Formats: sequence, C-alpha cells, structure tokens
Amino acid sequence: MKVKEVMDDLSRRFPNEPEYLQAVEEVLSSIEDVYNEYPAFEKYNLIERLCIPDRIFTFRVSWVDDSGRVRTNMAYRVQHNNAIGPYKGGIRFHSSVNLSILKFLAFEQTFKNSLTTLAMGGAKGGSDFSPRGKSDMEIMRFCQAYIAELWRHIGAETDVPAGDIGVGGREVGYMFGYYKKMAREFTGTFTGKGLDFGGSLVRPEATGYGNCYFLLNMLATKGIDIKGKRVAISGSGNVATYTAKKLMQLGAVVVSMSDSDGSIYAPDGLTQEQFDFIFDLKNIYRGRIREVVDEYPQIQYFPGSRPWKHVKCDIAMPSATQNEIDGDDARALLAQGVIAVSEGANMPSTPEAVKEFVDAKILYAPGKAANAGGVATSGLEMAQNSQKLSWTAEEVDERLRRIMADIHAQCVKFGDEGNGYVNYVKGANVAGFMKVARAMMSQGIV
Ligand code: NDP
Ligand code: 2IT
Repeated sequence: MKVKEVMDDLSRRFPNEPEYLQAVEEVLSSIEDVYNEYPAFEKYNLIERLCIPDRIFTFRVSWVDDSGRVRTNMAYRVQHNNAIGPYKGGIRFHSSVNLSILKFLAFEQTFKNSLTTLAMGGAKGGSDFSPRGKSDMEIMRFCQAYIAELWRHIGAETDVPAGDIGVGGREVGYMFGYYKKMAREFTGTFTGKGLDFGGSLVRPEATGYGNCYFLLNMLATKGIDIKGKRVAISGSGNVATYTAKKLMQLGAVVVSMSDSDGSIYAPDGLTQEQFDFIFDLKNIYRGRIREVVDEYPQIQYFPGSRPWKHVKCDIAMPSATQNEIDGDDARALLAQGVIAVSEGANMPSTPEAVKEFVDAKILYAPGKAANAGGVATSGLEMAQNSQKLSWTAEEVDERLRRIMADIHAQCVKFGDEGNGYVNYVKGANVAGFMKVARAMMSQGIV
C-alpha cells in the first residue's frame, strides 16, 4: 500500500469530501509501515474495504415548524464498519453537516471504538437541521421525522446511535421514544438515554471526564502534576463543560471556553461560581457564552474568535468541532509554551497543526484516543441494558478510568519512538487499526 496511490484514488472518487479525505490520509500515513508488513492485507485489499463505508443511508426529512411552515432537511446515517461489533456512533444536528463530515466521523469512530477494548463497530449520522433557536416541540417533531425513516436500519445488535454536536439527552429521549413506537420493542438501541429508561450514570460526563483521565495518564509519563496548570478549553457544550468540571476538581485552572460566536478568557481562571453560571447558562437556558461577561465583567470576551491566540495556558483541550486549531493557532500555542494538547473534539487540529504538535514533541493526544471515554461509556450503557441492570456511578467511573488507562497504554505500546517521545497519533492509529484489520481478515471478503 502506498498512501499517495490510495489517496489519489479516493480523491478521484470522492472529490468533494475534504474532511473525509483528511481523516483517511492521517490514519493511512500512520499505518503504512505496519500494513506493509502483512502481505495478506494487500492481497485481500483490506485498505479499500476499510476506508470506504459499508453503506450510507441518505434521506430527506420534512417536518412542520411552529408557524405551520413545512421545512426540509437532509439527513444521513453512515455505517462504516462492523468487523468488531454492531455499528456504533453519535448523531450530529448542525447546519454544517454534510456527507463528508459524517464520513470522516464514522471513519474515525471505527478506530476509536476499537481502542475502547469493547465490541463496537463504527458509524455516524446526522442532519443539517440546526437546533439553535428551535422550540422544544420543533426539536421533537424533527427527531420523530428523522427516526421515522432511520428506525428500520438501527437496532440494539445492529446499529446503536447516541449524541454528538446538537444532540444531547433531550434529543436522544425523543428519538428513542419514536424508535420504540416504530420498532415495537424496548431495547438499548440508543445510548445517552435518560437515567429513568436505561441510561447509564456518568454517560453525560464521560467524554470530558475521560479526556481528563487520558491527560492525567500522559502527564504521569513526565511526572507532571496537573494542579495549578492553566487549561484553555474551546466549546461550551457537553464535552467542554464536563472537561472544565473535572479539571477544576483536579485543581487545574480553566482559563477559556467558547461557542461558535466567540470565546471568553478568564486570566485568573474561572471560579466555581462562574463555572456553575456557565453550566446552567448552556445546559438549562441554552444561552450564549458572551452572556457570561454581562454577569462577570472581569472576564474578557473575544467575538468571532477562537481562544488559542488570546490565552496564556499550559494545556489546550479543544472541545468544540473539527479543524478549530490551524497551523497559526498551533504555533501560537507552542510559542507560549503549551506542554500538552488533549483533544475532546473529533479532529479539531488541521494536518498542519498536528504536524506542529508532533514536531515539537509535546504531549499530543488525538481525539480518537482522548475523547473515547464517551463512546466507551456508551458501550458500558449497552452492557447494562443487555443485563437489564444498572451500575453505580462509582462502578462506571472506575471502568471509565481503567479504559482510558488501557487506551493510553495501547498508544504507548505502538507509538513509543524509543527516545522518550510517544507519538500518540501513530500509537492510536496503529492500535485501533490492527484489531479491526485482524477481525476483517478472519471474516473473509464481506
Ligand atoms: P455540543 O453540541 O454539546 O457542544 C458543541 C460546542 O461546540 C458548543 O459550544 C458549540 O457552540 C461549539 N461548536 C459547534 N460547532 C462549532 C463550530 N462550527 N464552530 C465553533 N464552535 C462550534 O456538542 P459536544 O460537546 O457533544 O461535542 C463537541 C465535540 O466533541 C464534537 O467534535 C464532537 O464530535 C466531539 N465528541 C462528542 C462526544 C459526546 O459524547 N458528546 C464524544 C466524543 C467526541 P454553539 O453553541 O455556538 O453551537
Ligand atoms: O464522537 C463520539 O465518540 C460520540 N459522539 C459518542 C458516540 C457514542 O456512540 O457514544
């Protein structure tokens, strides 16, 4: 396998899918050497079957808004690979959603899920529907219309969706309710459900907490204490808020958060009161991050801007969206001495930014390793649903910690360059790939 030949071929076949091509190229560049050590992989054309999704459902969703207008959105589910378990991955509702973005996310999910040590294949779904400014009833009608089409393609042993950008507990509840009605069964077909109907304790917190646990594992390799470290976070949604919450429990100093309109900077770190205000603002009132400054004038607001160039920090934890750290942002972070970047979002760093971090040999954890705690805890929710039992918060949290430590160990095993530097990008890609590859080889050409 030569990365360039595969990329030329995929670029010719999927010319309008830059995010998908970006994600594929990063993985292939990491696994090229390992792949070529196994001639049987090439004989069975593993690479093409691994890069191209098993199947994609594309459909129109029509729904009626509160003013009686009929609205139409595009919607999708990408079932990428089920070699190691049922398809599994979140659903994203955001105006930017298109096939390229969902294909990149489903591809990444396949390797991430492999790293979790649990039996889950990779998938992603979503729609260009924007929940922003919509009423509860509009959200419900949209979720129902989406599931009216999707329900026949998902199931507890087939494909198990969950949340992602724009999809949280409320949306999962509406989708689960309609799925249950259509399928006439009560099963764990969604994860991230409410606690009263099969949801797992710690699932809402899991992505952010898991990222902090991964960071702790990385810092431990250098004997660095997290206490007092200044951390810049982007985003202010599910992943960002629980990352901030855990960091503050650990004694770190959270200096920034953001949304798609701008970012805030707290030079002395957010106080517990300020964090609680942000948590309620985003989770209960669905407000905007700039409103924090009306309440706390000592916090600075940078409209239309990401945090990276405005903050003084030791650690960055991007937790908003893809390609939110470009080469310039990475250089700005490195110039002021950042020691670690741990990605809560999926593919938040552009290829140029990744190269900067790897060349600088800082502790740099790619999303598929660092944010895998979310889907791992989804896997724990599936296990609890199968047993019709629920575990305590302590038990789920302990399993999450162990899984993040295990993912870290896999990254070190395959990414240790022997000179004191661990390339976590390579480690995560090779470890994630090898398990899926072995499973695919064993199962023949399917
Ligand atoms: P939420 O919808 O809860 O929050 C998303 C946050 O990111 C919001 O603050 C949002 O701002 C901001 N954001 C979204 N899109 C953009 C954009 N295009 N530009 C700037 N800011 C943006 O989503 P999550 O917290 O669940 O997801 C955040 C990231 O984490 C995503 O990359 C997701 O794929 C990844 N992830 C999520 C997991 C989960 O379990 N939820 C698991 C693993 C990864 P605004 O309010 O203005 O839209
Ligand atoms: O990107 C991700 O890993 C998620 N959005 C969570 C997926 C899941 O199935 O819990």
